[in-house]
Amino acid sequence: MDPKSEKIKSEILKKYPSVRAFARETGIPNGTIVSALNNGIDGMAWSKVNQICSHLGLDTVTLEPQDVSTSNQSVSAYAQIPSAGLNDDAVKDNRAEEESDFCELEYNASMMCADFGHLEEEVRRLENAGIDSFHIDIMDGRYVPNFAMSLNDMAYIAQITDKPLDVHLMIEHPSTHIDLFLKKLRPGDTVYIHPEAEYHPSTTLQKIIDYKMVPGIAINPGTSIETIMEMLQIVDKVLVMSVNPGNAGQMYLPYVGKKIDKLVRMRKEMDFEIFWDGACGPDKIAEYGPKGVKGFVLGTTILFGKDRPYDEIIKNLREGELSGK
Ligand code: S6P
Ligand code: MG
Repeated sequence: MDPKSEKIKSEILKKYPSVRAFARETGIPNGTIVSALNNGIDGMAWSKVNQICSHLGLDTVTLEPQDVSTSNQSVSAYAQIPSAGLNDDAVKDNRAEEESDFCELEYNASMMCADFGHLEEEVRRLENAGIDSFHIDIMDGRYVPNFAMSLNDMAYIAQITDKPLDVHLMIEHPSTHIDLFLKKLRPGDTVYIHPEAEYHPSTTLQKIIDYKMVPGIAINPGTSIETIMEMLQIVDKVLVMSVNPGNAGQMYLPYVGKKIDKLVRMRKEMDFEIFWDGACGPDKIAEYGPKGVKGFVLGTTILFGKDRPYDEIIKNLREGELSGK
């Protein structure tokens, strides 16, 4: 990727919790930004590149005066100016590398499965193993027939780690209590609500956005895509439950697979990322990672209560050794 594109990418990733957050704040279409991150600015309309640069406080790029004919002129003209210093092959090779980095899978540790007698050590071991985020299951005994983690457990983990948290609220009417949670989180943490637990889920999602968190919805095995179409336009992440919510260690419900396949086909156009929650084993990662599921919540099926250390398990997953448990 050329240096200008590289700079744009690093500034966005440094300053904003998600691409969607940058899009929301600037009013630049999300697709334009995603394209700049994945493919670089070469070929993008001139005006769009300068719009992105000016929001990031970067120098805007200028064409040689004789090259400027319309505001839609693409930046490839810039790439051809000798001082840009990159030939086409170099741009192509670097871009291929960037794209594969960008598609790396995320692994989220389901902390309700951790050893609460040694919570801090568990967090450190998982950090050292290279986990991407800590998945926090909050339950109220009403929306689901169980109690898992609480506000204070979440706040404690938020205090002792710099890694992102993804907070899965399995509570009735989350709007009633959501400020308590949002106040103890950090910008860039993810908060998932179950839309059917809320009278006005889009209002609650807006609140998550206003706190500069990443908005997500969690959908149960029995929730149809048709019921969440509008919310797909608001959220950055969809957490697809492949077990009924409430407990770890359940069996995978095979009918969820078709729904994930449908969501995978919709994700680019509607611009959201898909995360898998429930009974996630190596076989599911091997099948659904390449299809386009971005991340996986790891619980008792693959990560916790095993006779292998976390770092070995995560390393095997990253290296694509997905056959053993
Ligand atoms: C379930 C919860 C999940 C589980 C996780 C456990 O209500 O939302 O996050 O903790 O799925 O994983 P496993 O592998 O034990 O099913
Ligand atoms: Mg969960």
